[in-house]
Amino acid sequence: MKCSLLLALVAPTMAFIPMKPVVPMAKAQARVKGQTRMQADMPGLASAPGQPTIESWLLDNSEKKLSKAVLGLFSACKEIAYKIRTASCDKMACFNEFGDEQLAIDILANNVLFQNLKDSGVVATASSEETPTEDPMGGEGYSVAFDPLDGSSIIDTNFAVGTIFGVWPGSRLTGITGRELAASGIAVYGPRTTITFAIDGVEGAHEFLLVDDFTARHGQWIKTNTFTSIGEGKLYAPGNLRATNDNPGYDALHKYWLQNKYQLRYTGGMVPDVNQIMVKGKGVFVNPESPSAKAKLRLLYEVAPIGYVIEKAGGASSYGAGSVLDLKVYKTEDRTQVAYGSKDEVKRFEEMVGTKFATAHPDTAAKNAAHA
Ligand code: FDP
Repeated sequence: MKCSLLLALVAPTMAFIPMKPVVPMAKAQARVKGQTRMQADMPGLASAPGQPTIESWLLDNSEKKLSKAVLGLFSACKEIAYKIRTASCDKMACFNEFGDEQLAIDILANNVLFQNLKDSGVVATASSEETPTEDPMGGEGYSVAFDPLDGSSIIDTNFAVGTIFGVWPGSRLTGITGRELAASGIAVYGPRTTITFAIDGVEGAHEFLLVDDFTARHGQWIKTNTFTSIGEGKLYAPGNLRATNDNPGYDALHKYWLQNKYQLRYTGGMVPDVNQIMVKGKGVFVNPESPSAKAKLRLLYEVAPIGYVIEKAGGASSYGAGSVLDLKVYKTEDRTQVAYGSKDEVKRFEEMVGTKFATAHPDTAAKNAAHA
């Protein structure tokens, strides 16, 4: 039997071998007592019975077609998690075996997502940061934009990386805004694999954990947290810090954080860097632009879907003068500066950084031109 075939046969059972013992019950309960801002649905107890899986949760919270699209995305993220864990890396990149080929892990993630969306039968159009065209998927109902592997520059270091996805009704991914999202989510591939997910009509952002133990629930996504509010607290993740050289507002904001003894928590992976704001229930992530350090983050694939999750979790987002959910996607590759976090921190970003140097997105560029 060929080695790759043998691997394909045993892969599903190898995928979630536990790395460490489950948190003892007493400790888990002790941790939960202090939590007031979020409901800990199942702290540390990945295999406890009675907690909803993503399938049963969607039955109560979503219509059928949207559920199918979402389940396709969760299924893809499960496969991507396995591919990341079994990849081999050199200084530049990580690879995994795929058929007879070694493929870069971000290309693999891209392929897995497209395949799952095609198979769902409910996705009309999909577009990915890797292939930024609007591609027909053969289904009808929804369209999906995704960044298959955000943080690809840190995957070789074994830092946490993520997948970002946004699901819009209809068949277009341009001429839309984040406000119209039907659902969005961020998968974190860290020591644990989680997806923090939000859906239209349901309050809060909901964390699902990929169960990795020897119970019957091995390989299932089960709900572990609900995030409904983000309070104030001194934690910051300063992206694109090089922009402080020629964006005086960002320079002043950075000094403000230092002088006020904020806690620095920045990995260079936007997904875990933003996810921590919901888990910790405080903090701010920014990625501003300046004349010499241009905006890098894409509105369609990254900024709008994450903005939707953060705002559902009770936080705020901004492009410098309002929510990122109100920025129109003119082209799939539109970029923008961004801040996510608690309401006061995002307000401080708007007051100190604003849109003076925001030229990447057509709307902020036009405003700047009008004021020049
Ligand atoms: P990456 O290029 O590694 O995929 O989305 C792009 C992103 O990662 C974010 O995850 C991260 O916050 C940002 O780039 C970091 O950019 P720099 O390394 O250029 O500061």
